[in-house]
Amino acid sequence: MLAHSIAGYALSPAGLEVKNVATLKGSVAGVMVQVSSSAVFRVEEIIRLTNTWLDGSSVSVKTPDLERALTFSLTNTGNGDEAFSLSWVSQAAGIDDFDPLDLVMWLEDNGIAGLQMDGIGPDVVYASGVNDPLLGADKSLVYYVVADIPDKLGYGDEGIAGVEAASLTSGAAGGNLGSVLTGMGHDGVDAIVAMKGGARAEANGVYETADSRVDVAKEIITTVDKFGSSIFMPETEVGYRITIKVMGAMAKDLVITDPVPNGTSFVRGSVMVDGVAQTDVDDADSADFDSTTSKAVVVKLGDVAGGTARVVELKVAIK
Ligand SMILES: [Ca+2]
Ligand SMILES: [Ca+2]
Ligand SMILES: [Ca+2]
Repeated sequence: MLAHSIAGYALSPAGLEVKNVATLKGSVAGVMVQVSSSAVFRVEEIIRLTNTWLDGSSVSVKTPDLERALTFSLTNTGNGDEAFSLSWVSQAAGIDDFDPLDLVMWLEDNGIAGLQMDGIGPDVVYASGVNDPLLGADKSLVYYVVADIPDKLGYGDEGIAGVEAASLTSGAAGGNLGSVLTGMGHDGVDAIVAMKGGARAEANGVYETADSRVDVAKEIITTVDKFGSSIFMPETEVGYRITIKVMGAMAKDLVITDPVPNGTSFVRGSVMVDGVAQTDVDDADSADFDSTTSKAVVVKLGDVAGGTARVVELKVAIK
């Protein structure tokens, strides 16, 4: 019954009585006769749905960010009225880069396109078991996921919010394709699960961090003492790496100023920018020491495009 597609035209509604009458006419012994026989059945209910994330591509967010919405659509593609629950689907580790926080589902309720969380007639917060969507055959409902975005994420990090919509007819969500739920359909007809794996469907919406930002990270990469070991003591040379990452839009006129730490002295000629040695004087290359700023290494990186990293390395010696 369900093997071939019945999409593309309206389904017969669940519970519809279909009466087929065959009539025989003729004459018997010169007398006209007419005999009819009818067969009657009622259309059973099929239960199925679609659950779709509508934004089309990841929704750009900042880090942190507050109350950002994703938009979904739930459609009853069966042929009877059906109530559905909505529930969160947690993501397996490693599927995305961060977890959206403080997730709340909202149902489109005020007839104004998009989510309105306040004002005179806002949309409504979904509460499982309280305002589960009840949809007629072929009817859809827009719903929203609203979440906060964590602090200190990287650029281009993705966080998934997954929602499962499931039929609330007993046995439908846990059934399988072709399962017959006796008497559970509209007006007491049978209900047939018309989805592989049960009358449930998951939809995943994606947030992606996309604000412009510059990150600087400084780390010690080498420690060489005068005995060939790596003990922090007088005369030990300590090599630092400063990594500058630009995310989003181009960063203009970037300048790194790195004062030589107390108790150390700058190792002359040790500045490298992206692996290229720099002179200590203020000249045509990017770096200088104790010239632009007293007792500091200054590196003028200039304009740095989004999505790129620059690396500055320098050494000091412990006094
Ligand atoms: Ca139903
Ligand atoms: Ca609305
Ligand atoms: Ca220089």
